[in-house]
Amino acid sequence: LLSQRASCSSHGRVCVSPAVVAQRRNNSTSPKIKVEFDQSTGVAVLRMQNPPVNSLSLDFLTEFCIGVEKLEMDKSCRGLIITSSQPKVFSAGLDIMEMYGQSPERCGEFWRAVQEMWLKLYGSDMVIIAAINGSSPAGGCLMSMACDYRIMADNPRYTIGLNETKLGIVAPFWFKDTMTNTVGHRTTEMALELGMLYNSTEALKIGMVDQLVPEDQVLTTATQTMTKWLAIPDHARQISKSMMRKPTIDKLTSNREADIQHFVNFITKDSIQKSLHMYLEMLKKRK
Ligand code: CO8
Repeated sequence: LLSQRASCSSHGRVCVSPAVVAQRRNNSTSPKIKVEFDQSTGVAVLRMQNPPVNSLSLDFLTEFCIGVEKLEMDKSCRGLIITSSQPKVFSAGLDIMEMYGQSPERCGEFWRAVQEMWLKLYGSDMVIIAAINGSSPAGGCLMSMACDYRIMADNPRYTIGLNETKLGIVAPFWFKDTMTNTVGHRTTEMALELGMLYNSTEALKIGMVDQLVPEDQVLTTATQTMTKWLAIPDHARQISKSMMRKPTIDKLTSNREADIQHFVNFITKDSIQKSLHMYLEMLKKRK
């Protein structure tokens, strides 16, 4: 993909076939994601629309991965902005119901889809910008950190972070690696142990997000920022990205099955199921 894309586009210019030019906009809608691809800019906007909180269920992840893969394969698509259609929430992270009371087989299938989502984003040749227009705990935070740049709505009520320990579960090594690569070792160590959720100002301070803007400017700022990133020759940017991320990606790809087995063994333990039950009860009681 890297070489295909590099041979097609360089110095910020994209080769677009006449047939594609004729059809300037190519929109597709599926129940859980909405993708708008503007052929004239080479930038797609993917809106997550899985009410109420964009939790990452197996169905959602399957659609999401197919959507990203389609864009990745389309050489005229150079940039992707990911945002949420839901008010106040970017993504609530993994769907807890996928981890609670499920069979080991189903848990394994689910975890493979979570891995796939991360691999697709973290290893993408496209420039991916997270337009974080709401809270983004746990898996939502992972999704954001797998992007190249993060713009968050400046709202003290919105939080982001890897809060897994608060649920009595543990962020896997590749969640940890992604956070370490983003904010550094010490901050990650403390954040993981405490299950910290940062408000937008704190997230900017530790470098978990790159920019805060008023909520109604998140998407326009993402679009402007994308122009800057796309001005860099694709092949040079892609090789630089791969140089930084490949060792982290290889760690998972060479251990995928073992990681799935580890997840299934862990999540189906009685004690862990009990912790998830208590967390679900707490979520209900908060209302
Ligand atoms: N999964 C499933 N359902 C959820 C989730 C979720 N992650 N989050 C919220 N919901 C449900 C709520 O229970 C509620 O359901 P109902 O209406 O039936 O009572 C509904 O969605 C709406 O939720 P809220 O009323 O809480 O919505 P708010 O807008 O007030 O708040 C928040 C939105 C901030 C996102 C809030 O819902 C929240 O904090 N949710 C929990 C987020 C969370 O802790 N996610 C962690 C998931 S675990 C993960 O992603 C990584 C796991 C790695 C596993 C490793 C194991 C080895």
